Amino acid sequence: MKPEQLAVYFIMGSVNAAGRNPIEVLESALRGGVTCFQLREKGPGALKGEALLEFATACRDLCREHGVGFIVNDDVDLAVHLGADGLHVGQEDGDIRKIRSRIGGQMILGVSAHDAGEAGAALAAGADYLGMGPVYGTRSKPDAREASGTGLIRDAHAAHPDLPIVGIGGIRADNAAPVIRAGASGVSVISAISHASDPARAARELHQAVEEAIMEK
Ligand code: 3NM
Repeated sequence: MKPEQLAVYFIMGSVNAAGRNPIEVLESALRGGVTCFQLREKGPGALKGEALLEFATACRDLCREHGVGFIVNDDVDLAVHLGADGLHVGQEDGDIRKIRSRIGGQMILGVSAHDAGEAGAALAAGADYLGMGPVYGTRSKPDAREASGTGLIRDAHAAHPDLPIVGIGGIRADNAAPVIRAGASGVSVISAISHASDPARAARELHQAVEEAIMEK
């Protein structure tokens, strides 16, 4: 995968849209220039069955219209069924090698990692990029670990310079630059875009912050 695809990586499920229509939030985010989208349908009130399939299909189609990668969190069957561009899994979601062999070599595989050891293991098992966090405090993941700052990204990037990394957790336009300076190719966010009064503007501001930090490197 191209690291530029990770620059502004928006993550959302139907429950993250702050009471609004999540499809409208996604459409606005795509207009604002997000470079990747992950459907993460989790937590109380998460859609299931037919309703999930319908929502996920609408998200996929919108991403396709905008030429933006569509990644499914955790649900291998859904990712394969929808012909998603990628799948993202956590350390607790199963054996990464087995997951890679189930989805084949073409689909992008992202893995959440929390230290250089997990980063190396994910790379060896066939990960295309890593999500590392939480960098800052987050309210979007109740079971998130303690905020770790940018040190873990710096260490993993030093150990595996060719493996693209995206930082996650509490990232906004005004604190994105240190994440990029530590070696990440991009930032992934839920609330900075999904809770913004104007998701398109929030996406544009994130994009600008990331671009500026990349230029300074
Ligand atoms: N994973 P926000 S933190 C989905 O640390 C997720 O692995 C994390 O949401 C991790 O941008 C997180 O609103 C939530 O802080 C990110």
